[in-house]
Amino acid sequence: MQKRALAIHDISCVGRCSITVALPILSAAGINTSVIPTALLSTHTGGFTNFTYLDLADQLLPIARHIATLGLHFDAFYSGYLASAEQVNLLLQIIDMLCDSQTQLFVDPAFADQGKLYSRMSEAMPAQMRSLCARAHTIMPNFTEASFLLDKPYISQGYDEAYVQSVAAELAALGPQSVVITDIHIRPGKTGIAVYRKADKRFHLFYREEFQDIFYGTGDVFASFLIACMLNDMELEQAARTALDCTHQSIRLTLQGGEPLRYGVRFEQVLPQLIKAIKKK
Ligand code: PXL
Repeated sequence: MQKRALAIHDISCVGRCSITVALPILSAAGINTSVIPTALLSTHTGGFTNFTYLDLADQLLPIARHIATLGLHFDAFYSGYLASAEQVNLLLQIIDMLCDSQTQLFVDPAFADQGKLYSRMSEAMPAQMRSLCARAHTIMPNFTEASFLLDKPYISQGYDEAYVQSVAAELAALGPQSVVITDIHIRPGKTGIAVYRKADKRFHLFYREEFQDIFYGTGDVFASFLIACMLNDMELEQAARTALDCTHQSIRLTLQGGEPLRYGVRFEQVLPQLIKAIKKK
């Protein structure tokens, strides 16, 4: 049976993030994907000015109520960028309306990076997002979001693997069964991801060569690759490694192409690699 996912993110018309990456990546992986948009922007909020911004909070419950009448089963719920902290409560209601005991709940907190909240993001978001993460089965924060979620100071370097493991375990204690943290900087010249499973406390770090710059939308690309793999029955660690490889390759191709980084990364040309990894699994 074909799996069905519900992706709840903003639509940024230009700039390859959120729905414009989640939808093609999940679709390429064979997942029937429905969406509920949280906001409509002309571009994402990093690296652009004068973008339009429409908060779609008043549409979320009416859309969900109608979808609920259709009696669909969703195998996955995948939330990302929310327009306001208040939207967290709406998403918790949407989970009650549209998800069942068989729905895997994935939450990408998507509110901060590089030690800072995204522009326009309210200071109330981290505490609110904690309650959505508590409800999730799998969360995929970057290291900045992980720190905000735990109300810890963000440390950009000088920490070790034991510290990352304690952060992952504390995040899992909030509720989720699995935690994948991106943007870890322990080894010089490397970027890492941490994968933690609460059931058996299994913890792994995977490293790749680091590219020096800010790559917009890569958190969304990584999370979408990860979910695409997991919905194709890949184990958590293998899915995380595949998502890391695919994200890394998307960045490499973008740098080779020399296009401005604010337009996001060339994930499109990596979709065949994703499909191959899923088939080989
Ligand atoms: O990729 C995260 C993201 C999603 N959506 C919007 C954003 C950002 C990051 O800046 O601004 C609107």
